[in-house]
Amino acid sequence: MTKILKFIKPYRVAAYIALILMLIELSVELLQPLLIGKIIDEGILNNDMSVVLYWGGMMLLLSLIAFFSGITNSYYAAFVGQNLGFSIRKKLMKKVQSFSFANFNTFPHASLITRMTNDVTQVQNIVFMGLRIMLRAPLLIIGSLILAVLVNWQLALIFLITIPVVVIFLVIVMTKGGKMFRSVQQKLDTVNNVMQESLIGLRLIKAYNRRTHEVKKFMNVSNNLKEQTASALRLMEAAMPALLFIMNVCIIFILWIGREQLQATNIEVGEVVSIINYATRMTTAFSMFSFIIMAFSRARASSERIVEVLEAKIDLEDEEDGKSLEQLKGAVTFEHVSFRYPGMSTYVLKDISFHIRPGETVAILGSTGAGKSSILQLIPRLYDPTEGAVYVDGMNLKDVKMDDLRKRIGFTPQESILFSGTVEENLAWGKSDATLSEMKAAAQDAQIHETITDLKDGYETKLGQKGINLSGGQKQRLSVARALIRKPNILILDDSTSALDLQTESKVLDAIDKYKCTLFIVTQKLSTAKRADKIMLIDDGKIIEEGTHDQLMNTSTLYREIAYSQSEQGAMNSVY
Ligand code: DCP
Ligand code: MG
Repeated sequence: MTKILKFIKPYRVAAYIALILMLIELSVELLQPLLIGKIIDEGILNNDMSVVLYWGGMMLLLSLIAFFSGITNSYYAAFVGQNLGFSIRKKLMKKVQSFSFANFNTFPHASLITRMTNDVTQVQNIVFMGLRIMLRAPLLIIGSLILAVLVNWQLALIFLITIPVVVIFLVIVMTKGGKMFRSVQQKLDTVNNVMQESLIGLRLIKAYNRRTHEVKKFMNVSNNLKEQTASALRLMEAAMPALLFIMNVCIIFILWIGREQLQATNIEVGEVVSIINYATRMTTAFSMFSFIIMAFSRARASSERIVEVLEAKIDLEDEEDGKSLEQLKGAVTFEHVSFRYPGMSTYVLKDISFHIRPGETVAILGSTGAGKSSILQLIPRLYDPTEGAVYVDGMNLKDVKMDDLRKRIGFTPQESILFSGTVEENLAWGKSDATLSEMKAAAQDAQIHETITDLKDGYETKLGQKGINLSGGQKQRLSVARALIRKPNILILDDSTSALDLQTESKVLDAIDKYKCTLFIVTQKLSTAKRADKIMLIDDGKIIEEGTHDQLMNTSTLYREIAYSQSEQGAMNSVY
């Protein structure tokens, strides 16, 4: 919690103003029972109307001051709370952007979303409440106690017994509540997760008729959330009557002892009334407490979750003295690279070594799960190899600035990922200052220009979330265009032409030839592999064969088999 509170620093002036206003409001509240006592003892009991009017007027004036302090306090408290939330979110977003994939294993997306929204809101609320009422409650209790002692210490003794009892009780409730609310936030994570998955898989769910199953799953987790929240709230609600009971017993004692003392006439009626007034104010303060504790327990759980993200260790960071890459020729070397995904025990790449000269085209073939995508992800350093090293132009990737490296690489992941926004905006992802003509050139090379101009608003057409209104092949070509637009020195196409027909694909590849970049292309098609300077056959994380098409046709039975099966298919296709 303290770590989160340091985010208040820039807004501390507003926070102090809010606190001062709160203190003014509080003082008025504390003075009022004194004034009531005065009115009774000096005014009513003495039958002196002018005293009643004078002190009555004073009370009215003080109440007005308190009222306006309260309103202004709310304004400043809200200002600090909202700004704090904003700064925390900004910091979280920055941190998450720098996360490596290993970090995402620890923090699933849904959990990050809950942390950035709901958890921040909880903290925001507690800061608002803190400046508005949180301090007021304990101060009101302490102040009431002191003033009560001043008014009549014998009667005030009763408080000295009750208050510790209440405080111990509250501490117990608070510890328990904290645990319960932490679990509420976790349940909320799960609900978000299920919701997110079922929205992403909407089409699949419909196609497989899994609707009832998904709804049931959702009901299940939201029911858990409901029950966890309910039991946490029940605890808090139960605290309230218990508090009221203790405080009411306390008031009964004051009345009882007060009556005895009144009969012995060593006390005035006004004093008893003031003390009772302080007792009721304390009761309100205590019941405010149970509310505050609830919010505080929640906020504490939330702030821990936020700090977890902010303090997560990022395992893939630039070395301090990373070399900047002014230019890249495009040579890529793997030296005895073995790799396993973070947190996994099995190696998916085993002792891979190869050297690719600038401008060469490499085709990577292999069955599914062989490790093709895993090899490619190491080149823009999305992961570090577990053993061995990857070099570009003879420099170890670990020694070059990550941003510089990635700027020179065009990467199209296996699954084309587009963002909601216009076609233009999506292309500009590759190069933020791209001109329209640059975009058009890249789109033409990726054979998508005509499709785009046929769209309703051409390059300004809005794509739905994840490019939902495009076909698979269109998405692929758009992501290829996005990679081409930065005129990369190394281009990586991870099966990014799989949905294209042979003719279109060969046009795309012809266009890419002009870019004179080193090209890594994962493909299943021999027609594509044929064009490559080097073909690598991957199986089970190892390179099992490499060479040109002609060499492999001579030396590799496996390659010949693939060639044979594809020519058979070709023959079949030409029949139909
Ligand atoms: N793997 C993993 N964690 C990931 C991605 C993959 O554990 N985040 C595993 C699954 C496979 C192995 O790594 O057993 C190799 O996966 P690749 O994605 O590299 O396999 P391919 O790209 O060759 O397969 P495909 O042709 O299906 O794309
Ligand atoms: Mg793959």
